[in-house]
Amino acid sequence: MSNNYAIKILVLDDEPFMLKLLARSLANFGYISVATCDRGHAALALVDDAASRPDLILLDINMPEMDGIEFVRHLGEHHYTGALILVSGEDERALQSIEKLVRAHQIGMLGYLTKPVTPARLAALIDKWVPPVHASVGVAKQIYSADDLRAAIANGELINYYQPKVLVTTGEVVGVETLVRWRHPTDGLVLPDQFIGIAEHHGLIDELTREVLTAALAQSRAWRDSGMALRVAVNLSMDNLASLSFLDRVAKLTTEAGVPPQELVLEVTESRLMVDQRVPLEILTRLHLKRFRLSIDDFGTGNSSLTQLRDIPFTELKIDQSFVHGAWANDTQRAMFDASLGLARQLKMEAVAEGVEDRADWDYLRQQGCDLAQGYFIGKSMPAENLPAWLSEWEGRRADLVQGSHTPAPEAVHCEP
Ligand code: G
Ligand code: G
Ligand code: MN
Repeated sequence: MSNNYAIKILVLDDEPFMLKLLARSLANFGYISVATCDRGHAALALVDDAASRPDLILLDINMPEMDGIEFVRHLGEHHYTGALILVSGEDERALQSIEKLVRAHQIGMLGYLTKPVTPARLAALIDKWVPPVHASVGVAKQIYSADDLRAAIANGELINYYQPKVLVTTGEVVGVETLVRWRHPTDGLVLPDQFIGIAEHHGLIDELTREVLTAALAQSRAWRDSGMALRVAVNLSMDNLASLSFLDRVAKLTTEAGVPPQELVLEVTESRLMVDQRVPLEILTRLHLKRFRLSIDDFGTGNSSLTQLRDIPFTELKIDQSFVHGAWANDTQRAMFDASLGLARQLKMEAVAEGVEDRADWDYLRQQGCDLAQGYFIGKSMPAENLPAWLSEWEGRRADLVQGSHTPAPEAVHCEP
């Protein structure tokens, strides 16, 4: 709840009737500082003046002179830091595209309203308004050099975190995904998106992967010895697959650790374009023949394509989180999710949904019959020593989450003619 009736709201719409209607609704809600404009240029003048600069803009998309999309670009150029609500008669797909555009301009997006606007929906969106966090704007990401990273690997500063993967039908924990972190002596815990690219670019990815894999295999062995059978997944970069020696290294490390190959999952994405596909294809196919499990990661994004799915013998398909969280409430996303799940079924692969963030996501997976789930709702990634505590917490929640008969997806019910 914002309850912040003093925030400055600007309504921009070329239709006088809409302006009146929205302004009246806002006044009825109790907002005391509401301005209206029927043209983009006039609105930008208000944005530029510190005294009138709005905290929130309700923006119509279809306007004759400067349309809403162009206005968004100008907002970016004028360093607007407030929030935005889109108002339009356009279809949802178009509004979703514009929403992406707004976010790309780093403008806070509260959501969109389709005309005719109801006061209740307007109120619900404005309720999401929170004051902008200026502090976070200045926090620049640290850029690390190849030497920094090389030293970090040598000094054992990379550590593995593990995120659980559970069976959707029973809640049983079947495995974990290894996610590397850099325990930096001064910067704290550094996430992989800040150093994997550097490792790939500077030829350090093989070394990095060897560290991650060795530790993950040792951990797998330790869990096994303590009676926990967990499949351990490790992320590979396509760059790891550039040389045939990688195959022997994986096989050797796995044997030395005493871990059966079926218990190691190798998650692959296409991090950058490989000119020559022959070597990766040979490595992956031979890993498959040696009974390692191959997983296609981030499926459906630019990093993972149907071509890869066709050419490589994957046993697992990870549906990218952008198709998972909130799929139940979004027609487009749901279509992508269902299609990916259908592909996995037809190709006899296990489907894993990533980015399961709440109960509604979880229930949707159960309804659709997805095999495995991973995400914050189940458990965040954690150091190995925290896993036992998480397990007992999960055991406590599990019964409630798998209650009731598992409803098959409507598509799965076939009526004979
Ligand atoms: O949770 P998180 O921020 O840890 O992961 C971000 C990304 O980094 C994920 O897409 C994951 O695939 C990637 N990643 C995590 N660990 C590794 C690793 O050991 N090797 C590679 N190549 N990528 C990793
Ligand atoms: O390898 P991959 O790209 O799949 O890595 C998973 C990434 O997603 C990691 O950065 C991990 O921290 C992150 N992640 C895991 N669970 C969730 C979730 O429920 N929601 C979101 N937004 N991110 C998640
Ligand atoms: Mn992954």
